[in-house]
Amino acid sequence: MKFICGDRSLDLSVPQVMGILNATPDSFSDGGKFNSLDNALSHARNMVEQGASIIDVGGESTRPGASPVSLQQELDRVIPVIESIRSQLDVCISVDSSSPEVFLAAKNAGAHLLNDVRALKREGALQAAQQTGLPICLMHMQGEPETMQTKPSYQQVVHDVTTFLQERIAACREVGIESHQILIDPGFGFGKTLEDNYALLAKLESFAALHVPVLVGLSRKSMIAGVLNNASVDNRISGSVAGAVIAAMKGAKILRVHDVKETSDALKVVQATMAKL
Ligand code: 9MG
Repeated sequence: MKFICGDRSLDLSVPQVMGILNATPDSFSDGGKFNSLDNALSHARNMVEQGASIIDVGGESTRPGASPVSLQQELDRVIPVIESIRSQLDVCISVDSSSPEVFLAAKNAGAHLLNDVRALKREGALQAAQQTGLPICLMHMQGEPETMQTKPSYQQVVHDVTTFLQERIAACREVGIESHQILIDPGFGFGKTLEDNYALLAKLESFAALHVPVLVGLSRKSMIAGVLNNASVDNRISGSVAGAVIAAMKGAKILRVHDVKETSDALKVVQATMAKL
């Protein structure tokens, strides 16, 4: 099962690992010892060596409570990183953004995939995504990062998220983005309670009904800490790997993670098992 991303393709018959690269100033600052661009590139290189086939570059923090960034800040953060990865590494580059201007600049800088936590709902985003010709990951989020965890509420979370994603696929198709260019993502932690997150994970296989590949990101999130006595970020690796394994066994094709080596190893075990089903 090949998924075409610009001039590259991903083999989704086996689970693929998307490594997270936060191009935010705090992520790669080291007191000025090294250039932060070099640090970002070296982190990307490590993730590729450890098994990532996609690097997701983001310049806006979408953690609960995070404040928005300006367009210029986002461009200044992500574009040099995308250019640098593109010139140095043999990997698929995804841009984590919701801004039409960033989609277009990222495509010019060499990105292969768009990852939008707002599912192309910003003004002009559908048209800009279509213009790039790149595939797109549509994620479900209730509310906005600043306030989304205040009071998430659903009639029936699996049904509501499925309906939303179905509508966004239809919106994409109306502007000429074809189904084979679309990935969907239930958006773990984005306007969801702990119960909502586990209800979605338990029923992840039901998203197959939308006939597009599923991407999942639960790495180090509060849904992991929530069942581990509120473990610190550093103590969430085993829980995150367990979540990735469950997601892959329930049909997720791409796992967005911080801990690439640990997840890649675990997914090889999943793959060996699934091949015998
Ligand atoms: C940017 N970002 C943060 N968490 C994410 C998730 O779960 N999925 C996707 N697609 N992007 C995410």
